[in-house]
Amino acid sequence: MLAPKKILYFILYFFILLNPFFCESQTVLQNIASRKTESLNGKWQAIIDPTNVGDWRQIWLEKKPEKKTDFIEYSFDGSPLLNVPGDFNTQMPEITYLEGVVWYKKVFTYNKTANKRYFIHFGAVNYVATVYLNGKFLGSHEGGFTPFQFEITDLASNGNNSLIVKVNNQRLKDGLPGLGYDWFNYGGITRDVNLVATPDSFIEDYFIQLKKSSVKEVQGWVQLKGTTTAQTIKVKIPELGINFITKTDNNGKAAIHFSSKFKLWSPENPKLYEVIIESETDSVRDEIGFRTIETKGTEILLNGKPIFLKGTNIHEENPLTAAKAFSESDALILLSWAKELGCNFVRLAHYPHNEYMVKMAEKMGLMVWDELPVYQHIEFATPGVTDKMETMLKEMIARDKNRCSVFIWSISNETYSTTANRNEALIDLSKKCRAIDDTRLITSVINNQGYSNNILDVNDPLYNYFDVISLNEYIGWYVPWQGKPQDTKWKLVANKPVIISEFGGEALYASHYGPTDEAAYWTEEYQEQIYKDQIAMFKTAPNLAGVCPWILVDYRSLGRMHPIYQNGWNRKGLLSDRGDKKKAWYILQDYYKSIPEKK
Ligand code: GCB
Repeated sequence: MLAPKKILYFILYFFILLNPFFCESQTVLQNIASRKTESLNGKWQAIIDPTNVGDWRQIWLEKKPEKKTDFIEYSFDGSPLLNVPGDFNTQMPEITYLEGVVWYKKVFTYNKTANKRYFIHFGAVNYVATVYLNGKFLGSHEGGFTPFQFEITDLASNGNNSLIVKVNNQRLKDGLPGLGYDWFNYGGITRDVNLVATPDSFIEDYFIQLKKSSVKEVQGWVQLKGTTTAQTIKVKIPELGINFITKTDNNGKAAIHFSSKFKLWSPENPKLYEVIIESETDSVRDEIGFRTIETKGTEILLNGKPIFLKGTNIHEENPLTAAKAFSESDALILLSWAKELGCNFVRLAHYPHNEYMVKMAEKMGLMVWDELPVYQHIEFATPGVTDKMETMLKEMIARDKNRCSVFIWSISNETYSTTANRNEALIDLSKKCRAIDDTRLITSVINNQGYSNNILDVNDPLYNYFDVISLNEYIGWYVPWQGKPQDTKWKLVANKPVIISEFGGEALYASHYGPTDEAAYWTEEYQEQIYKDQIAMFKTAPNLAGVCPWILVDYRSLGRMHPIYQNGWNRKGLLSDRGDKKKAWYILQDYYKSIPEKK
């Protein structure tokens, strides 16, 4: 029999291990790029644990034999090395398809300086990360695409420290995304890891953007954290001669409000300003652009003027390495293709991509669609799921809210209207989203429209709660045409701007064989025809404010199993996995060229 105390420890132990929110990371450490950091990227030792016995063996204790008769059945010494950042699946052939546990270890040196605080910051770990420092549980985080950090100021020792991260990319029924999704489940410490130093009292977060509908008024806030939070705050924009001074309130928060004559950010002129945020004890530097985004009737207005959004969907994958994208050079490859296609926006599907993507898109003049991984099979009624949605929403907005390129928060993709609690959960999330940030548009992507007799019936009541009607439709691929594309009729549930957020079909690059009017031969001609028909159909769409093909480039998806044409790749790319242009590329590029930048 276990003693009651032991039972209590047992319960506590499992509660900590199984409840990723038990030791929630501090939600924000804004703009670490502008701070003193030491990169923990590089080679990490790794123990592959496909049967998940590492918890039972307590790997984080790094036990060593003490007596002659002792042996320990794991060790980081002699273990393989994995690159961080990077997915683990593509680094060792034997774990290509692993959806399970890998333990990572890194030794780092710590030299604590008085009056400083230190954090271990992870850009992202897919999917659950459980972190230990010197044999002690530090914290855990669920969600594969947003940053988190843990403070180690008083927990690390001067000299060498051992950091161990258990990474588990097993799909969860109540995860975000859930069990089913059409992309490769890359596990691992997939983004940068940094040891970040801040002053004792520091600028934890800030929000500096134009007030909704105003092209000259900045409205935002600065949040301090630490022992001395009653401080003077300055926000400076040297190029505009701005030196706004204010004081924090009792909670360390200061309201920011000033006006100027900004050169507004736009795809044609992606102007960013150096912005310096200072407290008495801290200072950070950012590059911030200013623009407004709103809808008026059936149009989307950027800086008060109607804009037609020419987009492309992108997954966070570098097809040339057939691995998770994580670096600036990966971002450059993907976004240069989007520019060449003639895009003015990119939909970063279906989860928040790494920060390099968002920042580079901003510099290149690409508007960004940021999305939560609330994808298809989400169990909205399962306890805990809506809390996870809210946490991820906050993490996404926390990271990207100062990026003016981000014009829309997409809080879900193709969820099923028949799932219990789906409407309530998404409506509630949209309200929370707007309460945190009312300066951007909000959408939820839907694909449950009816289509018969050549009538597209867009009738999901959810649209009433969002700024834009975003719909995915695969007419010509999953759904055969029901008449001439140019004769399509529409019924719209709400008189709002419409973005066709996905359309397309598959083609294997250089496949021209077999009847080119039959889908089953994956020919470029078949895909090309879909694009021609879709463009003809776009002209019938009332309120059309933008289009966005699925997808820029072929990407890995193991459910795509045709051995000749797919081989584990979704072939809807306009580019092949080697970056070759398919015929449909030119059709869309010409269409984009034919649309003037301004409506
Ligand atoms: C969709 C999904 C996207 C898929 C795509 C497809 O509707 O939103 O994630 O991958 O269809 O290829 O079928």
